[in-house]
Amino acid sequence: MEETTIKGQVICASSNKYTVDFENQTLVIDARGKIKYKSGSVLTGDYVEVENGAITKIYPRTSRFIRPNVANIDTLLITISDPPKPDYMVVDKLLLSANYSNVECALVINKCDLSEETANYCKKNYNFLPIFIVSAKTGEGIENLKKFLSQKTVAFAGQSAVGKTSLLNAIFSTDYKTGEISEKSERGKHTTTGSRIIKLNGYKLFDTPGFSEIAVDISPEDAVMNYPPFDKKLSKCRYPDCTHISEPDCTIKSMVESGDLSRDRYERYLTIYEEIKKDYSNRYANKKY
Ligand SMILES: Nc1nc2c(ncn2[C@@H]2O[C@H](COP(=O)(O)OP(=O)(O)O)[C@@H](O)[C@H]2O)c(=O)[nH]1
Ligand SMILES: [Mg+2]
Ligand SMILES: [Zn+2]
Repeated sequence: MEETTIKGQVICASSNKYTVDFENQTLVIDARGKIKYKSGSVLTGDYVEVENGAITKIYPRTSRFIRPNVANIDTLLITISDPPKPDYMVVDKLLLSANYSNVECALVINKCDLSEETANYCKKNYNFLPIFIVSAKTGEGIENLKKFLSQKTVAFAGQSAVGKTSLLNAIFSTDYKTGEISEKSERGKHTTTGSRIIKLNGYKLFDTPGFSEIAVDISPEDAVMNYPPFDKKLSKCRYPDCTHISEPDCTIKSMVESGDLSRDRYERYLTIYEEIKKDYSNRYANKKY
């Protein structure tokens, strides 16, 4: 029998099947029995080898995210709106994870037809990021956002109902169903499953299911080194391993005092740092037996 090995990209990974895109065709692979990888180990965005209808290899990833659960993106579009009330802890955790993975970030504030408050807060507290103030409903700001997305591999990330799918529809003039991407799992439980990639005219965008909470799976030291924009100022603190909590001559603390850095973001940094420290020591303790 003739053996054919082909390399493609997984454009949709769900609990029981993978859709793999090749240059001139798309294959849907049933995961049950045909795959040697555990459920969940093949991600949307993975480059894979397919042999006789089965995924036989996952190529090394340039980036990996847990929430959203995707691989090989270069840009994360952190999307918020009002409603639902923005959860800035989630925003700051996404920024930290992305920076740690060398993934560029931009902030998208959708539903600008409804309120200006969120946009004003973000312009003040996230001035180190590209910010796009848009409305999927009226089309405001969409052209500008489109220009930014061109030639990038981008994933939307954010809470449910902020309008990620609506934005994709506005960008691509498509008609994907808005609301959560969900699918019945084998056990009959309703679970939110895969992300999917939509490709068109040089754009490559990942639509992802929403989430309300995330944990950042990195060490406390890495957290200090990667919380933007504190990471850029770290070298100016007296101690090279300054955690910006109680050390003397800390640039971050003095910039917060003088109003040059956001106090809200500093306070969230402290909370996130503590959370990571706790998670990290729990994980380390569990590994001992
Ligand atoms: N007013 C307003 N509503 C929007 C806008 N974008 C999305 N929505 C609505 O917000 C809800 C959630 O949108 P959806 O795209 O499913 O959000 P997702 O869960 O992030 O993918 C839907 O009812 C949309 O019609 C917008 O720019 N303005
Ligand atoms: Mg959606
Ligand atoms: Zn410091």
